[in-house]
Amino acid sequence: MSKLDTVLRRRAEEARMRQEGRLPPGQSLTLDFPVLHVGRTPVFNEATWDLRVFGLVDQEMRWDWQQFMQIPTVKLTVDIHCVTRWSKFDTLWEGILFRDFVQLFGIKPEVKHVIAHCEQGYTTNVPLDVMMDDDVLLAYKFDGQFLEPDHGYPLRTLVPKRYFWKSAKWLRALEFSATDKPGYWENAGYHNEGDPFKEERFSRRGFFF
Ligand SMILES: Nc1nc2c(c(=O)[nH]1)N[C@H]1C(S)=C(S)[C@@H](COP(=O)(O)O)O[C@H]1N2
Ligand SMILES: [Mo]
Repeated sequence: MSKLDTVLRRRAEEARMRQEGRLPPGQSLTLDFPVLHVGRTPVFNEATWDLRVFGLVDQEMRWDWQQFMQIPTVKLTVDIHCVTRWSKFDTLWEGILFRDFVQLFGIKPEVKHVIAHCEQGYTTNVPLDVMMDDDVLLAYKFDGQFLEPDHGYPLRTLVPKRYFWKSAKWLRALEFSATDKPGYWENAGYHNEGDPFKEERFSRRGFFF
């Protein structure tokens, strides 16, 4: 495709998404898959990798990579929205449905928040009711391939109904909590909820970087 064709295709797609009500306010459509994170891309080591669940769970558990790969997966096509104003549509993911995953260990009735803990200490918080939606995954494939290292290999959360900073790359643990624990970007002035359709970008009106 020529450069002009790409520009025109992007515009046409964006107009279609706006018309279908799928383009949140202040967003524009991208055909690329931008990479955004703090710090360096970690290197996956299968021998030391594990995923843990802790906090208000019936049973604390951990899986190594081989064990984790045995858990049944689903495939989902969703739209994703980054607070830096790009949206990407009809992205195909495969992973474990979060609401099925919690059945493996059970959570206490007091749980209100889920905190994702990642390599190098990045964390992000999402309300339990959002996590229990039917589009939230512990995702390890994008477009039929294992995630690229920059996009979170081997494992990330996928929370399509929130800005993409809440989709935690290089996930290592999930904490189940009765109290909220704002994470990296939430503590840096971004909105605690981050609903793209409500344009919940920053925690204070007029706050900017
Ligand atoms: N562990 C970790 N996860 C992270 C981040 C990060 O810095 N560290 N950045 C977040 C932000 S701000 C965005 S926009 C998305 C970007 O995901 P992508 O690089 O796959 O597009 O990852 C999110 N998940
Ligand atoms: Mo972001």
